[in-house]
Amino acid sequence: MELKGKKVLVVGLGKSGLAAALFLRRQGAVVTVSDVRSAEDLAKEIPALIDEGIAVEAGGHGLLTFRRQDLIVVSPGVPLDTPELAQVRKFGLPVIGEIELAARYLRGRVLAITGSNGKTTTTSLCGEILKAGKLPVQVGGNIGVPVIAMVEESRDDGWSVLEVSSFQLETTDRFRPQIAVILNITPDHLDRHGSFESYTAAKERIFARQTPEDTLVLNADDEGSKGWAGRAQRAGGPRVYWFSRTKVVRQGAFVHEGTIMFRESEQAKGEPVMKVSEIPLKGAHNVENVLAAVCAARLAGVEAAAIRQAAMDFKAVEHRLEFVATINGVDYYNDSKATNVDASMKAIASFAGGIHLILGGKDKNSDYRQMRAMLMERVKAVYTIGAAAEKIHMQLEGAAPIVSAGTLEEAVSRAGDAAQPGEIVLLAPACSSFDQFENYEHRGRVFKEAVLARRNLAAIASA
Ligand code: UMA
Repeated sequence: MELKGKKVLVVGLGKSGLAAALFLRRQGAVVTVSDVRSAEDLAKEIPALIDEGIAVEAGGHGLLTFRRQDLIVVSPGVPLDTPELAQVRKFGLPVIGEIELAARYLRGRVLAITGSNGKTTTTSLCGEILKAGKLPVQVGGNIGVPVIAMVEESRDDGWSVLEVSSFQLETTDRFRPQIAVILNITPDHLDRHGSFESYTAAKERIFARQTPEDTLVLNADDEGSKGWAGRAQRAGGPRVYWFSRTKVVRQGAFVHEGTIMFRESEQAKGEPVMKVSEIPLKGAHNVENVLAAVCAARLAGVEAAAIRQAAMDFKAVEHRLEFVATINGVDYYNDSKATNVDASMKAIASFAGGIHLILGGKDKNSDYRQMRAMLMERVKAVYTIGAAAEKIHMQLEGAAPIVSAGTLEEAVSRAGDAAQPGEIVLLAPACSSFDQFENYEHRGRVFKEAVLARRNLAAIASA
């Protein structure tokens, strides 16, 4: 794509927008960025952009600014039905996402991972495994590094391991990973996508451009994933591999008598990779993540021994069922990344019972009633925080005692006071964080700080 002299507008000045604007400028484009945040809020970013000759529109999006462009590059967090975007799309102005822009310049091969839950863990694990297999690898995407910032370091013989979200996939066109993984699909981001169908359609774009030279890895245990195999195996689509925790699959990764096996094809013999008991992460969902990574890594050509070693050495990703501390016999876990109902349920399922659960944040049009049976079985009390508190209260009343804590600090304090030795305080909020925090990482850090402050107090009290 020739960018020299082209007028390009970047919408949204977060991590992706900033990296995209600088990249476009280096390619010789005439770049403007537009953000709804005020110039004051953007005081850190604006001078660097102006220095590079990039124009900035702050405090809102102007339709005229949008109409004057040859191309619009949109950040993942900006919905496509933003009025100015919807207008210019009607006029036929090309609107692409940051990932699509990057895909047109990225060298080497791409292993892309999507799904409702498990993306970050599986992406990090795949990165570690490919490194252990001595392949040149970069890791990025929704995990926190914009793909456009990876372009310049990419090499023809290397791999880019990318976590991709539905927001990012929605605006792809030619994006074509050599290996695509869809871990699972359950309702999420319905506030943005409008319906489960359009959320699913966005995810499906991960294999829309794949050819028979490429592979698609799907979860045989996930109801929602089954329809995809048929759609992928259209004429000219990718080869489909499977992973399963519960059954032997035709080709892919599965568990047989406690051992993770990989089989290249229906005719091939299964090859043992590692024991399930060697996985250092908690929870059945993490067995699925490891199976997906095993399958993808074998397809990328990594030997079983390197996969086993990297998986055994793998540490839980921060904010993903991360153990924080034990205080007076109570274990505290940070699963701030559980930003939807399904992820929260997976976290709860990782413990036998005695859970004091912190729930709440910004609602995503979610149905919390799905959690009722699990709460009755394993959760001693729920502590609500944030904007979704009232809805959660209404939908979960009677399934467990509910305490309105309001803030995360208060929730840690109330939960910690109530929990008995041997019990668990778990932050798995089932909501996004944007009502009270910058992002889920910020929420996770605030949780950990509150827990560690509590630990210090407990230490002083017992001294
Ligand atoms: N903005 C506008 N107009 C709008 C909406 C937003 O100008 O209508 C502006 C905001 O004021 C802000 C900027 O856009 O300045 C934010 O852009 P962004 O939300 O795309 O944020 P980035 O910093 O670019 O981060 C994005 C991803 N964020 C989202 O998808 C919401 C990050 O994923 C990702 O790590 C990063 O790109 C690099 O790829 C975060 C996330 O929450 C972790 N992802 C969701 C999730 O995992 O559930 C999908």
